[in-house]
Parts: sequence; C-alpha cells; structure tokens
Amino acid sequence: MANLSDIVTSAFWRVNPPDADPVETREWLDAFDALVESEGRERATFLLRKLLDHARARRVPLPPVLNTPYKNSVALADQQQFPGNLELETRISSMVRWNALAMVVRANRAHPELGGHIASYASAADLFEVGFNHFFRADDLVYFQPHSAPGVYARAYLEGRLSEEHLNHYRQETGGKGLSSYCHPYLMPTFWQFPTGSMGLGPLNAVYQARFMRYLADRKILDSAKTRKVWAFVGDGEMDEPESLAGLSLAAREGLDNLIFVVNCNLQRLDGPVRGNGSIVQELEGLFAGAGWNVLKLLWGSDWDPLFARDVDGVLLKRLHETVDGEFQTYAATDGRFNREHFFNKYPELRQLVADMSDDDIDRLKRGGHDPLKIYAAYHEASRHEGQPTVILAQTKKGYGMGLWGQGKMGTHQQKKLDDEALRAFRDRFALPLSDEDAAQLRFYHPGAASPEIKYLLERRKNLGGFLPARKMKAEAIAVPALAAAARNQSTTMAFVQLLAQLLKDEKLGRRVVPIVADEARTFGMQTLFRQFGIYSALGQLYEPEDHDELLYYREAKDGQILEEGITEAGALSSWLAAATAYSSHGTPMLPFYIYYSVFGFQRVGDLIWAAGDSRARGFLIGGTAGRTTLAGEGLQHQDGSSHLVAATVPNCRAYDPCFAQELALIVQDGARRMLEAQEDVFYYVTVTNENYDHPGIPPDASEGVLKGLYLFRKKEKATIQLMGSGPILREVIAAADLLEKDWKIQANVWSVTSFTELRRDGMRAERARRFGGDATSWVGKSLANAKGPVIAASDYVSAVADLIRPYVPGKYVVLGTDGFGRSDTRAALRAFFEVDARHIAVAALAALESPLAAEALERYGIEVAGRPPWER
Ligand SMILES: Cc1ncc(C[n+]2csc(CCOP(=O)(O)OP(=O)(O)O)c2C)c(N)n1
Repeated sequence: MANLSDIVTSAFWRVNPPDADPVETREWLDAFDALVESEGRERATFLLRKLLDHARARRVPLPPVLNTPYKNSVALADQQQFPGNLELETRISSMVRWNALAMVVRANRAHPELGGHIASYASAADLFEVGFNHFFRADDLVYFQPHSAPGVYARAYLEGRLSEEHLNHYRQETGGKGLSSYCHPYLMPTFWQFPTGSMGLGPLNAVYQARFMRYLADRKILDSAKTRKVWAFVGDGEMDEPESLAGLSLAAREGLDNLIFVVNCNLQRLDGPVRGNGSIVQELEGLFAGAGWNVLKLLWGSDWDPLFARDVDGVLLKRLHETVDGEFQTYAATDGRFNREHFFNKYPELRQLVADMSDDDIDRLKRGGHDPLKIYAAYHEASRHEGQPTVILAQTKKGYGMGLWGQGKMGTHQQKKLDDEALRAFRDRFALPLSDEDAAQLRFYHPGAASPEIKYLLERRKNLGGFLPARKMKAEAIAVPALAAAARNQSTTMAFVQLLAQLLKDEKLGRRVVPIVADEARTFGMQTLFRQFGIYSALGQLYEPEDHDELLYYREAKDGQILEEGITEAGALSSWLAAATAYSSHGTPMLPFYIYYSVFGFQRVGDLIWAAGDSRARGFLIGGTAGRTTLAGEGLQHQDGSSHLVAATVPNCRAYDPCFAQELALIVQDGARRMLEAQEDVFYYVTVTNENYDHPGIPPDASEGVLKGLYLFRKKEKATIQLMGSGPILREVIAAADLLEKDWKIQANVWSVTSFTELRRDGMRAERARRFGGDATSWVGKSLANAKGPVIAASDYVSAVADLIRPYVPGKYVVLGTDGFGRSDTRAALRAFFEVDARHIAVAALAALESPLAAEALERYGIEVAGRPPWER
C-alpha cells in the first residue's frame, strides 16, 4: 500500500509534476504558442480536445483537468485597472480594522463573557472593503461571513449609520442601541438582511436566493431581479458544512451568473488549519470546477507579480505546490526572515529569485485577499462573467495585522483580548493617527464628516445606490380573498390543494403564490397543478414529456409558478425562505407554500426553519402526511410525532394541527391576511394528513376558537367529562364520546384543538399578565370555565404537545399521545398500539372519572393491559 504522505504529496505534484525532459517540453509548448498566435484560441481548444480524445483512446491517463497552478487566475496582462484612490481606501480600511478590533476588545474588557471575534474580519477586511467601495450595489444581496460582523458595524460607524453608543454596546441588546453578535435580522431589523451565524446556511441560502431572483425575473414579477447580484462571503472552514456544498450543482445547472461566492481562504478555522496536510484552495477549486462553476483563484498580491515573471523555470510554483496549508499557516505567523530561510532558501534558484529583497520586503509580500488591486481585478472579472456562477478563492491570513499576538496563530479565532503593546503595534501596522493613550483606551476613530476619507466613502456608496446592508421591513399590502372548503369525503391534504388552487386563481394575489415541493407533488396530489400553473424552469421544456397526451401532463415552463426542487428539503426550504422574505429583500411580497413530509421539516432542516424565524419570514410550511398514526404503513423514519413540539419553540411560527377542511380554510386565510395585509412577521406551520373522511361544518361561532386554538365542537347538555382532540385524532375523540354515551351512558363535550402551541402561548401571556398585577384569563381557562369533569386530550403527536396546556386546564387533565418510534402498520393498529384510538380514549375518560366501569371497559374493548408502554417497546 502506498504511503499516505506520498499520496498527498503526489496530489500536489499532479498539478505541476517534475519534468523529465524540459527541452522536449519547451518544444511542445512553443509549438502550442505558435498555434494560438496564428490560429487563435478556439482552434487551440479544438486541438486540445482532439488530443485528449486521442489520449483516452490510447489509454494514456489524463492529468487532473480541474486544477490549475497555485497562482492567480486573472493574469497580470488581463487585470482590470483599479479605478479607486488606493491611498484613501487604505486609510479607510485601516480605520475600519481598528474600530472593529477596538469594539471587540472593549466589550471583553468590560464583560469578558460577551465574546466576539477579531481574527476573522482581520482576514476579510480588504475583501469586504473593495466590495463596499466598488461593487456592492445597494440593491445587491450580500451574505456576510457571520463572525466578521464587527467589521460591518465598524464601517457603518464611519458611514454615520451607527453611533459610538452602538459600537460601545457590541453584543448587547441595550434596548435597540446595541449590536447583535452576528447578522440577525430579527434583532436588527433595519440593518441585517440574512442570518448566517449558523455556518453553511448562508452559502446555501445565497444559491437559492440567486435562483429565486431568476424566477422573479422570468415570471415578470420583478425586472430588476435580472441585473442584481448575490454575494456570499464564506469561510474556508465553513465549506466543510454539507449545506455549503448542497446548492453548488443547482447554481451551475441554472447558470446563475448573478451569484458570486467569495471563499475567505485564511487556511484556518476555529481549532486549527482547515487542511493542514493538504490545500483547501486546490480542493475547493476541483470541487467548484467539477460542479460547473467559474473558479477564480486570488492567491497572491501584486508584489508577487515580478517574482512569477522571473520564475521561468517554475521553481516558485513548484515550491508553492509542495507547501501544505499547515506550513502556509506557519509562514503567516512568522516574519520575513523566517520565510526566507524556510520557504525561499529551499532551492538555490528560489533563493536567487528573492536575493534582491530584504527580509522586510519578504515580510510585506501580500496574499491576494489583502491586495485591493488584485481583489478588484477578480471581482471585476466575476461580476462580468456570463453563464456560470463564480467562486473567488481568496487566500488571506487569519488575524492579518495582529502580529505576534494573532496573525496565523493557532488560537487566533478566539483571541478577544489584547494588551497595550499589541494595540500599539496594530495601530502602527495600519498607521492610525492615535496616541498611545488612545490606543490603550481603545478609542474609536472617526476622522470627521468633512475628512477626505469620509467624503470619499460616502461618494462611493452614493454611486452604488446607497448603504448596505439595509433591510426593509414592509412592502405593499395585498388583499387576501375569502377561502371556501368543501365538506366532501377527502383528506386535509386534498382540502389544502383546493385552497391553494383558489389562491393561485385570485386575480391579484394569484401570481405571488409560490408552491414549492421537494419531489413530493404526487404524494400530496398536487400534480393537478402542473399543467395549469407550470413547473418553473429557466430553460422552459426542451423535451416532449412522456405524458404529454394526458390532461394534467408534466409541464415545465420559463414562467412556471411551481418550484419543484427535487429531493432536497434543505434546498426547498431555502427557496421558501427566499420567497418568504421577498417582501423585504425585493420589496415584493410573495406567498410561498412549501409542502413536505412533516417528519423531514423541523427534524431534518430545523436549523433552516430557525433561520427563517430570524429572517422574519412570511409564508406557509405545510407538514404533509403528518402524524404518527395517520401516515399508515410508512414506519419509523417517516411518521412524525414531534414537529409541533419543536414548532412551539420558534417564536414567530404559528403552528396548527386542524382536523377539518373548514378549520384549515380559516387558518390559511387568516394567516395570509396577517402576513400580506397586516404585514405581521409571522409564518405558519400547518399539518395536513392523507386520511379521507367527511368534513362536517363547524359551529358558526367557532372562527375565533379555531384561530385561537380551541373551540367546542359538540356540546352535550349533561356532559360530565370534556374530551379534546387535535388533527385526525379528533375523530377518535368524537368516536370515544359516542362509545361513552352508547356503552356507559356518560355524556361528553367534544373540543377541537387546532393548536396546542397557540393555546400554550396564550396561557403564558395571561399568566404573565397576572404575575405583573393585571387581570387576564387564558383562552383555555375561559373556554372551560363552566365545563364539568375531567379533561382528556389526545393528539397524533408526543404527549408533551397536549401537555403544553396543562397549567391552564382547571381540574384533572389527562393526556394521550404517540410517544415512541413510528411503526409499519394500519391506522387502526397504530392507534391501538399508541393507545390513542377511541377505545383507549373512552377508557381514559372512565378512569379519570374514577369510575369502576374503567376496568369493565378494558375488558369489553379487549385492551391488553400487560406489557411495556409503547415508548419503551
Ligand atoms: C453550524 C455551526 N457550527 C459551528 C459554528 C461555530 N463556529 C463559528 S466560527 C467557526 C470557525 C470558522 O472557520 P472558517 O469558516 O474557516 O472562517 P474564518 O473565521 O477562519 O474566516 C466555528 C466552528 C457555527 N457558527 N455554526
């Protein structure tokens, strides 16, 4: 077996292997140059292709074609000239760097528990600044690396958008006068647009945002979506998150040239190097290129240009290729003298190459991501590239400018305290006009509104359309039509599809409805929408679909309305998020409905839903085929018993588990009204199921209760017990009430619970009001005020869901739920197993009444009393 280090080393050499016959190589290359010269690049490409085919036929192994040498992709000759005032921009970026650092160190001097990061922004500063001064148009969408937030705040301070007071309260809420740790729109609703603090979500969301902008443009909803760009700043460590990679092929497949990723390759993550034994840049290049992206390497600053120019034998490149990232990190952490000794002096030719440079000159050699000229050239190229998304792999140094105290140091990510000497060194490094005392006191630096720096910076932003990031909180209000539900025998899923069709057909609102599925449209009976509304495809439909002669054929169209994402819940949720925040990002309200297997929502992509909460999303998540006993047959990994419990923890998510189509219609209509008319920052999670049954009308005065979460569905004059049920289990509750009356002559009231979670919130609100001296009763308390006897509640979810309202139920409260793993079986068998069928509910009622009939009922209903409870089996 080959030695691992040989394999790793050879991986580098594959790009630039040793040359056995340089003279022969030169002849080939000269011939090739002559060809390009005389017949042009196109002909050269043709011949290369022929040569590769020929080599394949001769079984000559091909070299890895996805990797290019370890140098800048934009050649010096092609480099667009930097149009800015470099001197002023350098001074501005130094000020931003200082203020960002001072903000973090100050906060931690005052409250060591607050935390924060210096080193990440220090590496990203120039990448951001060139963007701010030259590229980010006010209506572009920028996903910032989250722990670089101090830099974005520090810039906003120079721009006059944030005050010194804000900076002084970094990582403190301070009644709106502070600054949140990361990019949280929920906490800073007029500033941050996209939450990126959970690594991996930013890059994924950015891809789907860029795609959604295409959708808006292709559907002629928003013309400006054609020209705007999405920029995503991503950490090289962050690229290890599966979500960071999840959208890459879609972006390439859809030719999203409105999307630019900038991967900040400082070669470090939190604990250490990202690829100490390899090369993250080369690895990512292969990955992105393989996925079909345009890859631009931005590795070396301008002062490396003469070195590369003189490197005719390729010795510099050879040295770069044999250097693993762990060594590059050490070179970042050490000085010019060390770099000369250990990097350049390895080969005599290389030593010669830097012979006329002093150690200080070597120390000053910049990595590409710290040179505004090179950054500008890469951004310029990226923003003009057509037909593909672009990734810029920008090599930087983590903790750039933090000297001995942080640059390239293993623990630099966590560095948040610096002593006076370190502060003075930083000040000197960036030539800041601060006294020793200013530095020691961590005074923020602002050169004044009349200074050339501020005038320049404001002028640049003016030219680019205004400040960024800036978040809009409102958009035009749109009226929501009344929705009607049919009483016929059907599932709530089908009832939902009919409601969706009504919304889609509404004259004003219709075109703003975005149905989203992850390859489950047929599961939910939504194929009926394919023909009429079309499936969005940027290419239209290039084939005749197999079912073209059928009425409801699979129709793809450039103006298609349905987003059919394929099997990616993370992607579909990201699309939904882009649509659900379009009111803010695009000033264009949309109404997305993402329908999916409920178990693959809060459980599978819960963190994206949490980010949707942070983003103040407005839209509907529809948990389809929901419940642990209603989705029969599917078993352990499909049956969901917990999503409502998790939904309750997302503050702006309103979750409902309706049983009847009429309840569903009221909920959807009111939700849409709250989002589109009242412009409330809420989103809805509604579970629907695939069990068919009749949908009797609900009492005329039930609307308020449906929306609040509880209403009396069936009243009995002599009721001595109250039975509650949610979702499909309400029907078991109704059957249990019938059993109690028929078999045991006991009358029961039946209550429909449309939302235990909303009832819980209402109860907490009332309890809090009372605690603070007010007078309030919960909706549960009010509803049950005159109700007699114990209360039994059952749902298709873990018992903790129904248990949420225990504090507000007067008297005895017994809860039945579906705790345990799902199973493969019929609905009846599942409900018997989980003890939530009509018989078990009737027994629970008799037991709660402390009636001796309970034992009799167990026997009569053939209930097995031995054995372990379902959640222990
Ligand atoms: C999902 C997730 N896991 C872990 C973290 C904690 N975390 C914050 S920054 C960081 C390291 C980031 O490294 P990298 O992406 O290379 O960015 P750099 O700071 O080096 O620019 C980690 C692990 C997080 N924010 N999100």
